[in-house]
Amino acid sequence: MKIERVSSAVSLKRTLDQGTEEQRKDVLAILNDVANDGDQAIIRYTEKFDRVLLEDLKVTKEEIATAYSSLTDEIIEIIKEAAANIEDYHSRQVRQSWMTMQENGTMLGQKITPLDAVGVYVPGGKAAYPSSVLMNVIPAKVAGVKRIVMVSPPSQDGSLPPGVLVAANELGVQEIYKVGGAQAIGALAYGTDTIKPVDKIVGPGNIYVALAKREVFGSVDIDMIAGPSEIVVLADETGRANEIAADLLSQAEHDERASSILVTTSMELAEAVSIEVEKQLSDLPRKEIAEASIRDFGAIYVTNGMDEAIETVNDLAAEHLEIMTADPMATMSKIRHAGAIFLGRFSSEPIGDYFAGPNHVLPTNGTARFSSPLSVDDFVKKSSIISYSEQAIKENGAKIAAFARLEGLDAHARAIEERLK
Ligand code: HSO
Ligand code: ZN
Repeated sequence: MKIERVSSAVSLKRTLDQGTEEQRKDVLAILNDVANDGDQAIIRYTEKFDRVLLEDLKVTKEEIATAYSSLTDEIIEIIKEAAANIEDYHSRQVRQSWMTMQENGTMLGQKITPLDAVGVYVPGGKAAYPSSVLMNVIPAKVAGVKRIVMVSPPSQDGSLPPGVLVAANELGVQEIYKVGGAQAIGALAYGTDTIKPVDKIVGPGNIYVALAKREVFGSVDIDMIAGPSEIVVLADETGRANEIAADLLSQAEHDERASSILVTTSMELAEAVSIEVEKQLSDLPRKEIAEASIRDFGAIYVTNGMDEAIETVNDLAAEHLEIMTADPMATMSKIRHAGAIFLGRFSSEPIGDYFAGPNHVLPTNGTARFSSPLSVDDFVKKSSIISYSEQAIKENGAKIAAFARLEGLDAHARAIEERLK
């Protein structure tokens, strides 16, 4: 890995893929077809893109049973334990509705209501992660969403990956449909005979899925548009090169465009990590992906002292930040921007990907400057509550009517004055 000395601000080298004009046109055409032809369009596009002609879009009980029988009891137990940890963590995020009362009888409040229906997109191929099923479905469940729908593109034999089906079934997901791409987003947004529409669509996908989500946003809500994974390790001279290199590669293997960066105060550590990365790359099964990611988007930045290192880390605003310093807790207090923060040498990033409990759907591409991990908050909405007593309107009615007249809105003023008679 290349080592650079930095003193001024650095930023991630990557920007979000906006798609080509051609891709945007294709997505619009697909969405349009789904809106007009419903299930027929879904079946047509699934035959065209996934090369399988489906009779039934919905995953059956038998298919779920087959999925269970192709996994070991051991791994099913691990999925359950991870799910329990994730549920426990997210249940602490639940917010209560509230009301305040004033002496004149005014009551004001905020009522929290879960969304009625949510669609979870699970990408196909190698990115069909059972862990992402847990991370997207559990906060919705904890929020109280009644109808959770999952969609995922089938493989050529018409099946979905067993891990994905088992994870969904463990969480009680009742509707799983074999449809992916922009056509799946269209179905979730507009509804078809088989797939009733939802209120919000979450989950990562390829460029067609991302463009389709952007397009339907407004008629439904969407989560963030996630970019490739990122990891920044912040280390002083106490960091261990073998562990840091392994953690950098853990995210590099996700995607050629993933970004893995070490920020350190120690040139000695920088050199050791650079050598370690090459060494560990050599026998990695996903070597080609990881190598390209490290080559194009990897970096080791050496700074003059910890203050500069922390500034650099804040500039990067990474999805994942690992702090490997002598006192990680003290270092953390100075971090302002990061999606998830991992403290100390035993807190390796994959712990958060799979098991600890916090969500692994995190802000990427520097958006940690202004956004947060996926949470229960993403699956509820708030209504304001206003209740005035007779005394309250008598005290304040004239002021409200005057404000309305300032805006030239007499009917507003009169509505108030009807109560003052
Ligand atoms: N690190 C990825 C999530 C993931 N890793 C799923 C493994 N499976 C984005 O945070
Ligand atoms: Zn990961």
